[in-house]
Amino acid sequence: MGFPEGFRWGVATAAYQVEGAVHEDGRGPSTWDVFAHTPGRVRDGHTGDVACDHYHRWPEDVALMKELGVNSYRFSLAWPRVQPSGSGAANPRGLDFYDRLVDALLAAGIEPAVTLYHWDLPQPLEDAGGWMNRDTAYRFAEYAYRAADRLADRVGMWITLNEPVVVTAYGYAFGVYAPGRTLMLDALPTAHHQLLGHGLAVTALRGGGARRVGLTNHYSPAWPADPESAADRDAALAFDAFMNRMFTDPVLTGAYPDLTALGGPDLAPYVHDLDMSVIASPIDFLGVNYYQPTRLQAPPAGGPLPFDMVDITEYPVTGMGWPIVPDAFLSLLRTLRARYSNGLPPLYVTENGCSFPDEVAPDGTVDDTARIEFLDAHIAAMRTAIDDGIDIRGYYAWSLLDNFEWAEGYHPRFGLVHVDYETQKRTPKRSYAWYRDLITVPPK
Ligand code: GBH
Repeated sequence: MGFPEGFRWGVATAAYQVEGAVHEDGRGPSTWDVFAHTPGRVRDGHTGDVACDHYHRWPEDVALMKELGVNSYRFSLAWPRVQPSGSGAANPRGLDFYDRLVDALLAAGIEPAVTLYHWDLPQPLEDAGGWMNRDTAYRFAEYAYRAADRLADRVGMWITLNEPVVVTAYGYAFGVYAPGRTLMLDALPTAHHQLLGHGLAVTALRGGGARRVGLTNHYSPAWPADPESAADRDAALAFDAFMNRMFTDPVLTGAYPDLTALGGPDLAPYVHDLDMSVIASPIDFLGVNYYQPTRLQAPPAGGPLPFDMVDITEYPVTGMGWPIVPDAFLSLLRTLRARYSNGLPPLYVTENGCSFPDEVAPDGTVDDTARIEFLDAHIAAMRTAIDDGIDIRGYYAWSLLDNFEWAEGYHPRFGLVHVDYETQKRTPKRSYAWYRDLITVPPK
């Protein structure tokens, strides 16, 4: 097929979703420990206490990746392992774990791609206001420096934040993810403080020796329910500003998109002198996570938001009920290119994938044909974007392993490898062999 020279083919995970070992080696509590242990928050009371036990089984997981043939692995550091209270000196035993993992990956020919923050905020920082508190941005930069100081000599790629829009929306506005706050649009300062933390961390990472630095956003193309309806089009535009622009425009252009239609509080009092230039610090790449488009209609009068989400019903869906629309992925990539033109840095697709209720058959196989079709169609869409001249340099399937799917617990299975949570047995699915064959360059 001929992907660009040096293209990264990878798989991705996140600390709280796979590691377990939440009390080991000095790790402190995160917002997700507290949230998952609060009755009623996570389906069936599941927690990340054990997860995939990756903290102990990482040698087996690295071996699985080596066999898979990926040349990069995207994983996140648990901030509360590195700084148990969220500030101050680093916990050396926490960093030792990542040090061993990084060395093992390099020995297997796999480039480590590290995300600093995939939603597990140290609980003491949340107790002080979390991302509503501007100080958390400075704490984040300090953590970034400590991580880079230890690991940057061997980590090829650094991602500051994973999907900050999800933290603002699901964590602080709607309360369905940690820390479970229901501030609705009053959660908007968490957007500015995360962006400030990102910008400060870019400088801190480079100061610590990091070579390639960027951030990862979640994107979902916004479809008006009735394209003929001006009210539905306005709803889609308001959603687009929130979901697709609020964490990208400031980084790439130094300015927020027009958020007036969103109807939240004025951000101006939170934006101090120089903040926007810090946030717009040059980055080396933009990470793109794509799962599905979103359909919007005008909200009922007096509703709290300027948009209402409606189900997309005319496409097949994944186990999460998310519509499978590879064309929306292509149009997203084209929109990013059109919107930011020369200001758009190289892109990496840092997550794309799907869940299905995969089961191990009596003969020991896991037939996940639907996942193969999903990945094949989305990789083909990405391929078209590359042929269009969009600079895409890597693709990471979500996920290596079935894992803790946040508020849905262990029910959804996103992995290329099945995990039996009773025994921790790993069973590569059919998609694992398919991905291996796709990304393995045949000898000439
Ligand atoms: C990513 O989030 C995360 O980075 C990753 O940790 C996670 O495991 C993976 O995706 C799979 O979910 O139910 O219609 O309201 C993707 C962002 C946020 C997208 C929540 C779906 C719920 C849509 N997701 N959102 S809906």
